[in-house]
Amino acid sequence: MGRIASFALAAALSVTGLFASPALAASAHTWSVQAGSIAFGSAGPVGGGNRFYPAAVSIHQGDSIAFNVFGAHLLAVNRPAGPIFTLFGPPSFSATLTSPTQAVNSSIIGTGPVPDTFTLTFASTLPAGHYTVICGLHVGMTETVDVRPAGQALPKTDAQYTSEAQKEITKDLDAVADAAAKANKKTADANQPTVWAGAGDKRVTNLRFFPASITIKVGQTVRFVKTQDPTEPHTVTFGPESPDPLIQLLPSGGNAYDGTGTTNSGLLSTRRQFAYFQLAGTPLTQVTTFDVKFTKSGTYPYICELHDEIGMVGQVIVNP
Ligand SMILES: [Cu+2]
Repeated sequence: MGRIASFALAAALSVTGLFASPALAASAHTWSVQAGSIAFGSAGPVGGGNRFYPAAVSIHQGDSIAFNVFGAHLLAVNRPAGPIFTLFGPPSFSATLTSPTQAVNSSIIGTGPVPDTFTLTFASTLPAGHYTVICGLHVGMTETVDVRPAGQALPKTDAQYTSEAQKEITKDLDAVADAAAKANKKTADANQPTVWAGAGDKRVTNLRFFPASITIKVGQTVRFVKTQDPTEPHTVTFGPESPDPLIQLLPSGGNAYDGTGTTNSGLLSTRRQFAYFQLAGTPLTQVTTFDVKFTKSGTYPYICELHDEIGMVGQVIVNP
């Protein structure tokens, strides 16, 4: 159902409800939760928080939550087993949970220039209890929904949740900037030229390479490491990228680059991410490190195939 259609239906239902049952109409409420936050640099987004704000809400049976989605996320309840890409399909912007075991999946939303809204209704017949909404793309991104019987007191108001959310968002956006500062200062082995693919912590990501430009000599190897950014996967890709999104995540071209063809790390993910995405048994492999030896002088641009559109790109300058 499209957003306009679902809005019209909701409006129609609330009018009907108002006349049929004033008490029920008055108690059904739509709460707001922000899914993800976006940190902006001078040239646009640089990353953000991979969390829900606030992370827990108490609501009544029959209430809805409007998830305002900032950045790419996939909201799911009772995520079905299987590799994450089997959950990618046409986006969905609303759903009604009518049973504790029902699977709900928004597919990937929130990638457009304005935030998407995914409205999840907790049916009035749904048993009271705790429900969990996750983002399938971001390990640790979880919303706990405490559904209480209509008429039972709720602990917090909209205004209290909004101020809680704002505090968390402010803290996370500061952490995005801090992550970049730390990554720029952090050096690995002084004898091993190293680039960090992404920086962040369990809550936030800074979608850049650190440093974005590195200078080496012919014959040296650059080590790309994705250990500083626990919530996002990345790739390191030199040369033309495959139009096939699955091929983009497979390693190709080996561990040397002379400026021709494609040399691609494939998916860089932590063990925890790899398990969260349920990728065991697929052609993808779990690695966090990618070494590339440069055999010819020149300037070689590369990208993260997952995040190049928001500026996750770098270059290696190879001097004779
Ligand atoms: Cu990336």
